[in-house]
Formats: sequence, structure tokens, C-alpha cells
Amino acid sequence: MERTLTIIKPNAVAAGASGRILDRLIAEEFVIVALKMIFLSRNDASRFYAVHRGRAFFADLVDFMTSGPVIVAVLEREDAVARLRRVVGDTDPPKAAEGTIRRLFGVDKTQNAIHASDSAENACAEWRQFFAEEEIMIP
Ligand code: 3AN
Repeated sequence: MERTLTIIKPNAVAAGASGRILDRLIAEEFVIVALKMIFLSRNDASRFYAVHRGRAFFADLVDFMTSGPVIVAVLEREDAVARLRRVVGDTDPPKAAEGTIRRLFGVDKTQNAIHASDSAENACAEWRQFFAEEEIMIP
């Protein structure tokens, strides 16, 4: 079984879409093994998106990710990383496939509703930023 990390981003939380997004993830057979609502500090957001430091959109991304609460969760299922990326859709919501979470709830490339880790290795590094070992359910 594989695990991945998701973040329901501030625009989706503010829009009241968190419940619908979590329902969708459960319907897609992800098991939620850790979950919490938090405010990211500028430090948290900069660290989380460190690979994008220096890109033109970095400052806007940090502003956005710290603009309101987010919901972070560790999800488990077979092939979790690839399956979540498929359910989430393209970075740019209008380009995301019909029915994907970003197509349904995203606004633009910054306010794109949800994060999905891009590899099992990165997922692990990402959830360690937000969860202590004892906060993650052991099956
Ligand atoms: P994804 O989340 O689809 O894997 P990444 O990892 O390339 O995309 O980018 C991480 C985050 O940075 C995206 N979710 C998005 O919020 C933001 N981002 C990426 N590219 C752009 C861009 N060209 N303009 C604005 N924001 C961007």
C-alpha cells in the first residue's frame, strides 16, 4: 500500500469545498490516515515549495498558501501517488480534465484548490513537515 500527501488549499477551504473534496477522495478509495487543519506560516510555505524558490510565482504562492487555513492529510491506497495526481488534474484548472478536483474547484495556477505529491519519496518528506509519527494511523 502506498501513501501520499494532499493539501486542500486556502481557496477551496474558504469556498466551503473541503467536505466535498474529502468525500471525493474517500469515493476514490483513499483511506485518510492523518488529517488536520492548520495555518501555514510563511516559513512553512517557503519550505514546502522550496523547489520553486526563485520562480516568478513564488512570492504569490507563499502569500496565497498563508492567506487562510489549509487541510493537510496523508492518504493511503494502492498506487496512491499516481491515482491522486489523476484525480487532482493539471496544475492549470481550465486545462485539467473534466471532473478532476482542480477543474471543479480551482481558479488559476496559484489558487488551484489542492496539492498532490509528485512521488512517494517527496510525499514522505512532505508529511514529515506536518505530522509527527504518532499522528499517522498505523494500519
Ligand atoms: P503541481 O502541484 O501540479 O504538481 P508544481 O509542483 O509544478 O505543480 O507547482 C507547485 C505549485 O506551484 C502548484 N500547485 C501551483 O500552485 C504553483 N505553480 C506552479 N506553476 C505555477 C505558475 N506558472 N504560476 C503560478 N503558480 C504556479
